Amino acid sequence: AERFNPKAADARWQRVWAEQGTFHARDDSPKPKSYVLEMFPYPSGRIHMGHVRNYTMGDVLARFRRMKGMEVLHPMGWDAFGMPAENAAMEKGVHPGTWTRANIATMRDQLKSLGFALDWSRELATCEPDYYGQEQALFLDLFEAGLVYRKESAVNWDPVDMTVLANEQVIDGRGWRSGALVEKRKLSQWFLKITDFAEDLLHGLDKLDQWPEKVRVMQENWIGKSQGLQFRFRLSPLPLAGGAGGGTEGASPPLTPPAGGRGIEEVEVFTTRPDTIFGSSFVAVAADHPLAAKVAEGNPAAAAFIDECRAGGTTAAELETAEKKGFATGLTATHPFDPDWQLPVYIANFVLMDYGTGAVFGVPAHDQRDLDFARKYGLPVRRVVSDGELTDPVFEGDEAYTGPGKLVNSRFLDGMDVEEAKRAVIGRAEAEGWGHGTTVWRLRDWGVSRQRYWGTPIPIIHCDACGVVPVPKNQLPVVLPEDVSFDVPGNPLDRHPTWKHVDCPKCGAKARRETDTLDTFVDSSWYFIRFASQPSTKPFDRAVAESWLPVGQYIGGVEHAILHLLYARFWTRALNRLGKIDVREPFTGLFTQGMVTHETYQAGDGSWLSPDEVTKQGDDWIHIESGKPAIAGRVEKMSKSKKNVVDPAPILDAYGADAVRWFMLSDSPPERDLAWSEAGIEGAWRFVNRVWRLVQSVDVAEGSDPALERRRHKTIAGVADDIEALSFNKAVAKLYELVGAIEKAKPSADRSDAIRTLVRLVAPMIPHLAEEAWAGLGKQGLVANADWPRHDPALLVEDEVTIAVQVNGKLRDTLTVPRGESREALEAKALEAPNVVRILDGAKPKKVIVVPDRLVNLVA
Ligand code: ANZ
Ligand code: ZN
Repeated sequence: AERFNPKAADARWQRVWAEQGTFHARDDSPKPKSYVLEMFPYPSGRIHMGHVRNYTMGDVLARFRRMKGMEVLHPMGWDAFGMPAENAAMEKGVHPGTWTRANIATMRDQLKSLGFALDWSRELATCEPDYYGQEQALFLDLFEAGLVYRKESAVNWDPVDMTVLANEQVIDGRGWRSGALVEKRKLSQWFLKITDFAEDLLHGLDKLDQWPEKVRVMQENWIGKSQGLQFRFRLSPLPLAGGAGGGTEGASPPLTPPAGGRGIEEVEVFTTRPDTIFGSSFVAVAADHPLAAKVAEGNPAAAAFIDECRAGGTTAAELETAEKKGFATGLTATHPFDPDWQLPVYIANFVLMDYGTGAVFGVPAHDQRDLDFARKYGLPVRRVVSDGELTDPVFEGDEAYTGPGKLVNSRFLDGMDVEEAKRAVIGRAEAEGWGHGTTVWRLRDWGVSRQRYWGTPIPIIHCDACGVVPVPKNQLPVVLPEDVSFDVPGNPLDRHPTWKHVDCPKCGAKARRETDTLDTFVDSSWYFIRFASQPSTKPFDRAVAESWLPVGQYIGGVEHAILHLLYARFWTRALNRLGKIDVREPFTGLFTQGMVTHETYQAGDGSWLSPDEVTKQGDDWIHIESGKPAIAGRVEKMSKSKKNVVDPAPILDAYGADAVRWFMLSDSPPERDLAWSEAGIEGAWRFVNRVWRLVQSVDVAEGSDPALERRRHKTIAGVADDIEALSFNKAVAKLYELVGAIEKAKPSADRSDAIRTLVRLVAPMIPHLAEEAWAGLGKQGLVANADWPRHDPALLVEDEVTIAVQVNGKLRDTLTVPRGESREALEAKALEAPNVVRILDGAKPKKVIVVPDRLVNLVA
């Protein structure tokens, strides 16, 4: 039989699908609806292997559900705003729009050549006014509802490039491009009130039982609900009398009262562990805390320490890993339960200003950061929670005890468990009026202002007389001006000669447009709604959107597990609150797929070599060009920097879409990493051809093959279950088995039937071959429109059982036998089992116990 010709088949069927509108999702379909969505790509230039894997998975599910009789919405679009387009503009002098649209054109062709079952009629790009104009309308709705506000907020300012940098553009405190030390600047910025929804976003996670547990935990931590006690310490500007708390090492100078000591009377702290109050040995405030600023007045050492803290990273993660450092202010804080107990007050680099109250009390025995700090500055470390073994107040070692236990060395709390003691302390604080129980959230309002050109213009006008004025909706979209230049740093919208000068919509006076654009995460927070319904006159039609939403299965990278998903959940809730849509949770099913990885190699000097620059000689790797030895590194995520990227395009050219798709689904479970290999794609190509040869071998032979027929039914059911569970590799394994079984079977009517079924079973995975085969078998219509084959549940019952073979009650061997095998046959087979033969060594068993379908026990 001739070989499968993917070049011809791919093009033929892609054209047919497009002409027939096979994958157009019909809003008015009477069928049950299913919304399958993969995270839409950023148009960076070309499709990479990660895209291919992601979209292949979604495609298999979408095609399968269509065959199961559902109306499937499987759309595609472009997350088209963002920094790389501006970088390209600066580097290559090409307009961000030109660059982006060219990339979209390339990537659209590439996706089409993979044969994805996408409804291209719903394609959208977030950089086009018909999308972002509707986003502006939604922004104004949120604005009117009080969910948008403006506030002063710090940004990373690059003083050389004169531009605001995103956090990820600040590397070791310096601008990624200029290398200049980054400054913090205050700018008036726009915020969305996501914190209004904190409780709801948290509780909603409980119901997302089709989300990976790890993603729910990440969201939960990000939202970060903490319950505890907030209370005030009284401060005294008295120097400590040597000894306890005499932190004179490191950054701390000798303790002296701060010059500006007056006016500092109290400091408020937040704790989740009020139970540990008798274990506290210091109080610490953030470098940006007003108390620190007071201390620094007239104290150059303190001021220097504060500067030093600011220069270091300020994210929670950076603070977590940085060395703990403190500056003893010379102030002391009075213990709330003991007027004679004074705690030294520090400025410390591990305290964040924008969490809780920006100040803490430290309990070294029961908090690791506090312990590191206390050991460094020689502060007391008192045990107050005991696991039952150790009760000594002197806490040894460098590992804090954070587990459960009973309170010790804690006066009126002694003997209580942790939760009881927390309640007791909060109760006393509230009764005595120096503190109160409170809830603190890690979640912050979402700052959406970006001082960039290539984003959605914020539809606001600033008027000296009227203040902030929303652009009237009938003047939307506020379109980005095309004539901009990137030859000077900064935001081109700011220096555009005309764009920002407008008349105030309210009073008609000369006014200015907002020149900030929206964070691109806003664009991706509602695109799935616009896919479901995209009228030209409003963001979406409510009834149509509701008929598709929520997205039943969302598939994407775990890198979006926190922000994107949280923002989309928030945005959907916000629209729900405004009465615009009867959906609150946008994605009921979520799957995060693994990465595509590849081997890495390095030259002797540490520079990376691509896998085709090296060759193996004996046990050693050699750099082909230089002949010098090379080092084989780990298998890692494909990345340009490690030179281990494999471009899908030439592979697609050489093997066709089906082999590439098949490879993406085989080998690894979809949630795990998939190692790209030449052998793997060749294996996939061989499989495609095995299926093809089988199809050519369908004949008119008669007669039955019950075993094959049984397998056919089992495979129909098993593959369906596996695809629904997104266990594509398992489905693939079952199809391999079926193909193997058909190859071994003698000609029969059942054999030909099995091949016809096979064509439908592989159709979601290798659709071009399946269409070609379907047509070749003389079937009407497209296999894409065919029904998923039916199976007979009666034929799924296991026809074989595994029997335990014991000698003197010990498991020695197993037998696989037909179900219902007779006692005599079982005994005979057991006596022939290799391990039994060896152990009995010629002896005859005294007794044989047979439990049919279960076990044979030989008593020697
Ligand atoms: C005393 C204490 C004793 C604490 C103990 C912990 C363990 P989460 O769970 O994240 O809410 N903390 C409070 N505000 C802080 C800030 N702005 N910067 C850095 N740390 C801060 O953590 C709450 C705990 O983190 C609080 O409880 C406080 O330390 C610290 F055995 O207070 B704890
Ligand atoms: Zn005005």
